[in-house]
Amino acid sequence: TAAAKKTTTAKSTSGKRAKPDTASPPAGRPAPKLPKVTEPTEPRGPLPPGQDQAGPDTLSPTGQPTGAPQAAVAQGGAYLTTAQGARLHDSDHSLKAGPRGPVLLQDHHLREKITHFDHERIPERVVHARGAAAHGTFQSYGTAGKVTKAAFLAKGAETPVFVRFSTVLGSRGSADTVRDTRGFATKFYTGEGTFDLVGNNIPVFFIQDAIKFPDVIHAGKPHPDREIPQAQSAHDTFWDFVSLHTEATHHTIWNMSDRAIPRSFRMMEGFGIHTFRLVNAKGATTLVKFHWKPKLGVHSLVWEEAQITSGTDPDFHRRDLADAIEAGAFPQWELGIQTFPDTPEQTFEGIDLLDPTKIVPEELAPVRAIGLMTLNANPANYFAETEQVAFHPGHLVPGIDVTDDPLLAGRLFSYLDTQISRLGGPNFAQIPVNRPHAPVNDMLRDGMHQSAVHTGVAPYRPNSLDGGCPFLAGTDTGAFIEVPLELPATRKVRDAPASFADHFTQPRLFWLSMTPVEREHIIAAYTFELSKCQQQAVKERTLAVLANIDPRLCAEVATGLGLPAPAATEPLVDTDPSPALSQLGRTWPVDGRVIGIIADPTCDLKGVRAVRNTVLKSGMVPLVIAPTGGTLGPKRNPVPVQRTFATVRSTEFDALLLAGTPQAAADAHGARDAKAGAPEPGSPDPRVLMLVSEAYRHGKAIGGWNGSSRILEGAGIQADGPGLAFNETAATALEHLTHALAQHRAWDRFPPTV
Ligand code: HDD
Repeated sequence: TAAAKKTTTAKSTSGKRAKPDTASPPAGRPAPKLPKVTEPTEPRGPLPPGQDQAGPDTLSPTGQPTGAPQAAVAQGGAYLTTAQGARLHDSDHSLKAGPRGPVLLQDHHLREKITHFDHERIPERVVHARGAAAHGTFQSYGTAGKVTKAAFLAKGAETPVFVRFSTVLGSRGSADTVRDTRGFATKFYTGEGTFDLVGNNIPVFFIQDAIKFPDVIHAGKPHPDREIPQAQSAHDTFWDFVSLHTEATHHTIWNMSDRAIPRSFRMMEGFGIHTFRLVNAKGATTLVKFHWKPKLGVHSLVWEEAQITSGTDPDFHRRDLADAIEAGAFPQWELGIQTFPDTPEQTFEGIDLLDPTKIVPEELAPVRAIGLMTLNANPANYFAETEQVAFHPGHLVPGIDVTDDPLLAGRLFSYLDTQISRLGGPNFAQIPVNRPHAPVNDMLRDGMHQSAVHTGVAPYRPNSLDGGCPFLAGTDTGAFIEVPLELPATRKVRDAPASFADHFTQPRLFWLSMTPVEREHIIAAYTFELSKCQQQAVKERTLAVLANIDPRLCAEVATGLGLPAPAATEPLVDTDPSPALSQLGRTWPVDGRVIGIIADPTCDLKGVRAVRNTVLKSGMVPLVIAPTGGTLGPKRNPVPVQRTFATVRSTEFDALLLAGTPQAAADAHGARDAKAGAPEPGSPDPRVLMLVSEAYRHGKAIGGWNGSSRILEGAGIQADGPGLAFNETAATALEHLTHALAQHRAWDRFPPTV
């Protein structure tokens, strides 16, 4: 209606009386009085709970009051009711003919309760089913103002956002730390309509044409006969497909790199992947690729850590995101753009910008920061928000348009289509998390789950009964107008451009850009995954693909598989490496990193108290690990214990600090614990030895004071190795540890062999 009001003041250029079906109202006549439109953007939810409906005070696992403010608590009132508001006096017993008699069909409460329960689940997403999300804001720097007219990218604009991170292959209940691409989908609720940037943490895709999406997903999902393995690419059908379909080679090598096992959603890059087209106020266009750069840096797990975590804490990433936000360590990303001239060829430095299996190295086209996103609130309800949010690459705003990338074209169809079956009809835009923040004035009507009460009689154009309203907007009134691109004279074909046939230059560029330790990880990942395949032909065919990336990579994986290494069948193209692709070699903020402080009553508890406070002050999370739960030290000044030796696993921590040498307990607590074995009385607790040797193996910083280096001896570790800070005071041990943590891992602990 705001747009309509604006249009009504415009003068008619013809001076003639316009027909009611034209875009503008007749000149010189007052705007017709419109009936009030009931916007789907103005939800009429259930009444807020009354005074008597306050829920009990509860604390979350991080010790904060629970997320939802009391006013948002849906139930918890004095009286339980039916869905229609009738108060109930019993919800535990079905209505029966006598206490031992048959249940009566007339029990409407029983039927309502069970029926609603029966329909609690909706179909999970066909891909990206497992996810976690958060609310936040996007603050524009205004640096994109010259290339786009999008109002949310103007200087100083602040836009609410909702971001959902996900894995691709696993079901809703699968583990977070599996080897997989991660989704990174952002909904910008702009004043000009919703803009969705539906990207991944890997900048390229398996296929160049959307028509192959069912093929790649059928190959990656569990085998249709036994429905295993879950959330994995380590199986025959995946490798069968990607070895036959070599345009997948680039995405696959990224998936075999550390990028596919992120340490945290907060420590991932995000990519829009496709080239988009920006339009500025003068109508000039620029081609663009979008990047999200995390303030905390890009960091990964090591493979063994990821596998252990899949068992010990399958919700690791989900918990990490929610805990960080709840604790006030709000994750931040800068949105950046690489821009390219919009030439008819749509290439840059010989790279085809319409090919989603190609990147443009940052060294050739720098990423310019255009805004900052901060995630600062957890969803109040997983189902309502994270599960029901519906993204769509076709949710565009004036100033951002699509290109002819054939992968993007199919996506523009698929996302709208999938929501109709997933969210039960065409009205999913009325679900609170999907409601635009811009006023909606559409003529879409009725359908399943229609929650707007539309008034008026003329939801059609042209009409005269509603005074010709609503009117159409123009460029000056904020309309989304597609870029009127010239199309070359051409033929209708099922084909791809010749440049799409280069499948190996960029996988090789990626390989050449990795540091030795990153290459080791890639070799280990290919070897692991192919070892899980049963078909010899699949393994051999994949080795032939690897030979076209790099002979050394191929030879190492072949050795691991016990197979001969084939020769390359394509010329190896050496390009300049792109250092920006490596995750190593820089230092990063340590906000939100988790430090495990190991102690027992014999340790320096004064030191524990002091380091705990320093860790907290520096924005990290200290967790005290002790033989039993409760507290350590004197009752008047106790140290609270967060983890016990019996339940803890090293994978929860980024670094460990030892306040002494916890002894194996005389009552053999450890002996009762299967993972510890039988300890020698007086020796270091074997569970601590295991904790330390595991953390050491994973390249984590470990520090200690008060004679704690004895533990290292027990674990067979030399105390002066990289990333170790021992034999010092509590304060200096922590200082050195923090310094080591800024590089994420003690990389020198992994001697290069490749
Ligand atoms: Fe997709 C979901 C990202 C190609 C079809 N996709 C989905 C999500 C992300 C991506 C992050 C989860 C959104 C959420 O959190 O709800 N998809 C990508 C990227 C692609 C891509 C970065 C390539 C550049 N996708 C792609 C193709 C097709 C789809 C080619 C189909 C032709 N994707 C879907 C889908 C999903 C989806 C079936 C499942 C659930 C949904 O859309 O809402 O429509």
